[in-house]
Amino acid sequence: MANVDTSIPPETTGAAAGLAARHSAEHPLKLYGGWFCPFVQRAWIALVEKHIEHQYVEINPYKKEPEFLALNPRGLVPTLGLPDPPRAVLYESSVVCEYLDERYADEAVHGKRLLPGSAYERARARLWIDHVSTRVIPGFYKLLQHTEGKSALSIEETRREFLGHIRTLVKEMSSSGPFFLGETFSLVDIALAPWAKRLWLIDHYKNGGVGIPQEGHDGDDEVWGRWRAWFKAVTERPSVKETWSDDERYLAAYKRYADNTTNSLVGQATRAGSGLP
Ligand SMILES: N[C@@H](CCC(=O)N[C@@H](CS)C(=O)NCC(=O)O)C(=O)O
Repeated sequence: MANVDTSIPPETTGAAAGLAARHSAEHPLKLYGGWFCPFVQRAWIALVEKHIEHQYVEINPYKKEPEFLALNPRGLVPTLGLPDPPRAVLYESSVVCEYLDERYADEAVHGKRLLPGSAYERARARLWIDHVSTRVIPGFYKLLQHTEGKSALSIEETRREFLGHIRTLVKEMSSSGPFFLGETFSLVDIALAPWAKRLWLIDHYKNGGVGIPQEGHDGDDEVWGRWRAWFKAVTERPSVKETWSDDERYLAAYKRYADNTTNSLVGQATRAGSGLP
């Protein structure tokens, strides 16, 4: 299959273009990212939340340029180039987010920590980040790439499975809200925010959409009310808005997922029914 994904436009637009421009000067801490990528958005949100000086470097990870593979042999964004030790590199969005939170820990400079202080609460946050990464996110791609006659389950079954994983997460949210842990925005919120921001693409492209009940059309319940409060707080968070390009760009970039023609590693894994990269 031709690699359709290498044609993605090479620049940020909208709010993200302003953010990228403010972080275009040479800096030893470098985020190699793609504007369209939700895993990148996780790391980018963490950088913004913590006011961390850095350089944003836009690349197209589908091109697998040798210089990029030399930094990250997995060939995935986000990839983080570090100031110390020299030439050190990290990748994997959840690893990168935790690193940023620990390395830039001074709350007077970098604001509140993104993981809780107690060992149990921290482990519990990681548990629900794992739920997002291993259940909610694969469910998102299964629904977005759902193809009648090719997917193992019907679209209704795929939607039910996806909503089930969201409901399970919502039931774990602090009742005081609005965020997962309550008043404090954390890595659990960051883990899911980029896909929450992209749910409208499923509404746009897929028959029946995401299927989350609108307010007043519930029948069901506290769960979706709590979800709406979380969703509103997270999508209105300045760090989430600032890392967002123009809507039309996502519409174009995600059409290849909706058509199930993407050749991205995430798209291939979803088609194959295997774990995401
Ligand atoms: N597990 C990785 C996934 C990152 C990922 O899949 N990034 C995509 C862009 S959204 C990528 O670089 N894809 C390159 C490819 O599919 O060849 C993480 O959490 O950082």
